[in-house]
Amino acid sequence: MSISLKNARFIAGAAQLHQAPADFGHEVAFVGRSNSGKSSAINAITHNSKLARVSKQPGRTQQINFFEVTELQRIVDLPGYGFAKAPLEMRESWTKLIEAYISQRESLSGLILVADVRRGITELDWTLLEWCSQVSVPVHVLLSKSDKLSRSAAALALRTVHKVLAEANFAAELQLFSAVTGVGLAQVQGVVSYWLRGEKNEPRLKGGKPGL
Ligand SMILES: Nc1nc2c(ncn2[C@@H]2O[C@H](COP(=O)(O)OP(=O)(O)O)[C@@H](O)[C@H]2O)c(=O)[nH]1
Ligand SMILES: [Mg+2]
Repeated sequence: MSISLKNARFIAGAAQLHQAPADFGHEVAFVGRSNSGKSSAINAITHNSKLARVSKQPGRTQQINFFEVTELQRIVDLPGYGFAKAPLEMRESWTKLIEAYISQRESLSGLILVADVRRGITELDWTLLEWCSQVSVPVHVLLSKSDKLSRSAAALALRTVHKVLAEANFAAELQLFSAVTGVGLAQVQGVVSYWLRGEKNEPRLKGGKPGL
């Protein structure tokens, strides 16, 4: 079955997990620091620039946003973490919400971790990777905003993060991505569609260097 990601539409926002839509079918969630490019990535993969709100101000998305692709398939925009200026109380409630979502959500098939290619994997990203490995949820890392670096600098960043993840024994796959130029778009669309179909493991992507 081929899935049309273009059909995605907003169905619900949840400030707490119990407000989330019924937990059945398959979900793919986008996580990462605030301002890392999560909403832009969702808009790019669904070819809908108006779907998820892109913000110039970091830390604005404070709820989990659910987008339905079909009745049984959803894309999820999780609130961003690591926004230094947010009050501690708010930061803690975001962290709790994300942890609860990852550990309790039955329909969660895979996570797309979005990290700015210029920053790489930060401390809170590691925490998130650990939660995912504890509950055996697969993770695919997007090194986003690759258009902000030269091709060679982006390739170097990719190799560096690859090495760091391998040394830490994280099985996450990773790729370069740009919502602006479309670098890596087909690859991440493939991963999202695969997980939305309920496939358990990462697809083995054919040929070429990832994301280049
Ligand atoms: N140059 C560039 N800017 C991007 C890209 N993705 C997102 N941005 C910008 O980064 C900012 C944050 O993006 P957003 O998608 O709202 O991030 P979120 O907070 O993680 O959802 C916005 O100003 C976007 O226009 C990208 O691939 N390239
Ligand atoms: Mg956002």
